[in-house]
Amino acid sequence: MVILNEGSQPDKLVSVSADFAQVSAHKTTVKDGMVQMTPMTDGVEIPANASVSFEPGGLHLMLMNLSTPLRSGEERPITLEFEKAGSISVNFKVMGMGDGEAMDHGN
Ligand SMILES: [Cu+2]
Repeated sequence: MVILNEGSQPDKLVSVSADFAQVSAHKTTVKDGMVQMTPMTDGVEIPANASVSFEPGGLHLMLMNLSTPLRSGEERPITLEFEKAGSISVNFKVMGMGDGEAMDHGN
């Protein structure tokens, strides 16, 4: 997912939510050869006229405590809340991820 800010003012992704799971924005970092995920508790800055990419190995949205299992190919809505742009609902397509083994979040 790529968040594009076409405005001349910077914006900030302040929260993410879904009705079927707990969602949070994380950033993957490698420190001393250890992969760590840091929750973006202060939000994610989206600079003016720029885009921020969410992708595996970088910024990503993490779903936890799913109320119903996700099936590959289906679409689920997630609400992104921005400081200036307000809330925007986005449909995410579920893609298969290997055997779906949970990752250790250290939190
Ligand atoms: Cu994560």
